[in-house]
Amino acid sequence: MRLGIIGLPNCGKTTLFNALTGSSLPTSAVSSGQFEINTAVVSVPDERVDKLGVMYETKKKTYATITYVDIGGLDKGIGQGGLSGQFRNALQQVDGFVHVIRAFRSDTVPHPYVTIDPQRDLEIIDSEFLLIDILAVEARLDRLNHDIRVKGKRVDQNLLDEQPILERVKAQLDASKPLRDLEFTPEELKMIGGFGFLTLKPVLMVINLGDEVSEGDREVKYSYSHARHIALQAALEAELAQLSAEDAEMFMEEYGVSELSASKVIKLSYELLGIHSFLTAGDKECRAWSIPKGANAWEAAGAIHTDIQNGFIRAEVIPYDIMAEAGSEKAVKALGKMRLESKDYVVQNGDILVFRHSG
Ligand SMILES: Nc1nc2c(ncn2[C@@H]2O[C@H](COP(=O)(O)OP(=O)(O)OP(=O)(O)O)[C@@H](O)[C@H]2O)c(=O)[nH]1
Ligand SMILES: [Mg+2]
Repeated sequence: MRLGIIGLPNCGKTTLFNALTGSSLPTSAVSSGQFEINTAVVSVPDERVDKLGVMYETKKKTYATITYVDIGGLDKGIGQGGLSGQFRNALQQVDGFVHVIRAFRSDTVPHPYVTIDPQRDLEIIDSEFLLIDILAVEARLDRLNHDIRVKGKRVDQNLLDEQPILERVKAQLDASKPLRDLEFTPEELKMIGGFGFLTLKPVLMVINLGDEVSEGDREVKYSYSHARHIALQAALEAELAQLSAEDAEMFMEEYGVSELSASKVIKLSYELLGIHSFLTAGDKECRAWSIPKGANAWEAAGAIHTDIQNGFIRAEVIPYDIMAEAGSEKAVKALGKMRLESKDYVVQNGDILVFRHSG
């Protein structure tokens, strides 16, 4: 899964990218304003994998991953024609956005619109995305209506099915509302999925607070249709990401923080994507596997290997909480709390699975 880090020039996108991925890309007070992308894969912190690792004395721990793409170059007016094919692809190919909004003041880092105004900045990018989607749906509808007219009675049923959905899409966008607020059936989503509408993608809003922060600053006061948000100090987080594990721990102890904001952002990003994890545990490897919420045991088997999926017999299931409470697989089994499930069992977040298969 890929998440695009977006925001106005100089809001701290690359700084946040460094904080999340441990990279040390250069950041600058002078924004080029040009399209530019940086990509890195990060592990999603998961205490369950860590605890299972201890329980099984495992050799290897593998976490779920997210790919972050730092996308530079967004600004007012980009929807009106400044969007290159490459830029459009970068935006369309992500599964969601981390939208960075500048709240920090600085004499050395100019703001493209001079004043610090998070609500305004948020709306600038939101309106550009709305406009990009409106232009896309209008182009598609024009073509569709033309085809329907030209082909008359020989018109493809698919086109006729698509028309009312696109009309609904257009009405929503014309009302300045994002598509993620509309309800779509899975079939409808499949139909419009190919258009890469930007306002359909989920968004996590990250408020970059800057250096001098009072507790009140952390409470987000900006209105936004999409409620997921977190406030943090990107520059500080980027510095912390460069520390060794011991030094970071010392810092956290000294300041009484139990978790770095960067790690919270990674977890929130993961939740944003409509996926969750099942776990596998053993002395060779303890691992978290990503599957869409609602996926069944057969699909989970396929996430590991098609041979396991094809030869699927049963899944042994131990929910993580039961394992943690009992302390070992043996203890869970002795309590009779391991279940056997068939292909259509809907896998729950944190299920520890063993697949019995003939593959
Ligand atoms: N004081 C302060 N400066 C910050 C903070 N976050 C970022 N900056 C500075 O702001 C400038 C821009 O940060 P970047 O991370 O490069 O911003 P960006 O959004 O990637 O900018 P472009 O890619 O040019 O659009 C750099 O000089 C950063 O050091 C912060 O929390 N406090
Ligand atoms: Mg940048």
